[in-house]
Amino acid sequence: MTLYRFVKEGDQISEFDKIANVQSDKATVEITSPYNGEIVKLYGQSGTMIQVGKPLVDIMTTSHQQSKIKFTDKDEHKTTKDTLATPAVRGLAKDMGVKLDSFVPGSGSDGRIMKHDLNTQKQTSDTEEPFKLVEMTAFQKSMVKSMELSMNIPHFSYSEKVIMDPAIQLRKVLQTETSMTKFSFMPFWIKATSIALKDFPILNASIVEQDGQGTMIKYHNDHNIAIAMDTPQGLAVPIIHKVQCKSIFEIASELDILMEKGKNNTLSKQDICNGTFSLSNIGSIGTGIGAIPVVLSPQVCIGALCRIQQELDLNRNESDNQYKIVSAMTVHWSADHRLIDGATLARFSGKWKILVENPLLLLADMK
Ligand code: CO6
Repeated sequence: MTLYRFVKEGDQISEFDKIANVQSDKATVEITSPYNGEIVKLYGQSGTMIQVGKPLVDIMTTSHQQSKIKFTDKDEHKTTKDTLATPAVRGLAKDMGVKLDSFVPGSGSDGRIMKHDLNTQKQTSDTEEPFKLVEMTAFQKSMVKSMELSMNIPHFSYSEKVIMDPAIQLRKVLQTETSMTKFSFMPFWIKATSIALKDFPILNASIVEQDGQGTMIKYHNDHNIAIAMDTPQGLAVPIIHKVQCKSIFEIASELDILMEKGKNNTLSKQDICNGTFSLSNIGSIGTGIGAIPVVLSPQVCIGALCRIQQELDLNRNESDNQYKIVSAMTVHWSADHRLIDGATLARFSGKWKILVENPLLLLADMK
């Protein structure tokens, strides 16, 4: 049996403190102190053999008596009745953080636990629960369905940088000078989308299969603009219907209502049906420089709005010939290339940019 001692001369120890381990090829026995006191003498070297009846240490107890702590018959008995394994396998089990008892009987002779028993068992416990199955929420299920439909759409993207300073200024005025204390940028972008769509109705269309007439284009009269919304339940895409008939203020208050419903999980079927065009403001959450959105079938176009960030404008000021800092935002459009071509999307994006950069045009369109 091999002795592994944990104390040295001069150590103060308490009753039940660990003094040593004695390891046989069948078990390891822990020897603890029956006294409080100080270790005054060590016997034998750690890592060497020890025999039954031999002392391990001398201890000077707190009542000033010197006593020997020995490796006794009783200790030896414990080392033989437990699991069968070599010290090497015991050490390995300790390193792996597994209990030897759980491997009994081992695959060796007399049920001795072998190294490969540990490996097999470890692999089993590693693979026992490598995942958990959780049912999808209704939101997640609908995302699976809609994204599977999106997979059938050949996408292409077009990106544009938009200067937001005039909209930032106007928003400040609207927030302080009107009753609308919360007036985010979304209404500007939604309104600009609707005005631009008037010139590009094909972006507010769908591809449909018509009985007996084959594949056709369905132009939607209403601009039902779907807004990607981050809700506690997950991504929702509620819709502001008939945006072409609404002022920027009406859009703002409708957006507020939808956000509140999204937060409280009270969006109705009507709120989420019949979208004809989508916008996703990822910039309200992430600081990323770009996000290519996925078209929501049967729509043919979507815009992702990134974070408004300050940057250096390389066009010098005409008045003082100085560079200036501007607040810029990138918008990424994705479209269904079966119906939409790059030139159409680029022209639409250019129109949208003009509207957003000149937000009075958005206010001027009061219907
Ligand atoms: N840049 C900088 N700051 C912003 C921006 C951007 N783009 N957007 C909003 N904000 C500011 C906004 O001004 C508010 O600031 P304060 O004036 O200081 O209050 C603040 O962020 C919070 O805005 P809020 O979210 O309350 O309102 P907003 O009308 O702008 O947005 C919303 C409404 C429903 C779009 C938004 O709450 C939301 O849910 N956004 C996440 C949408 C989402 O998850 N999109 C990802 C879909 S997956 O599209 C996708 C392409 C892939 C990635």
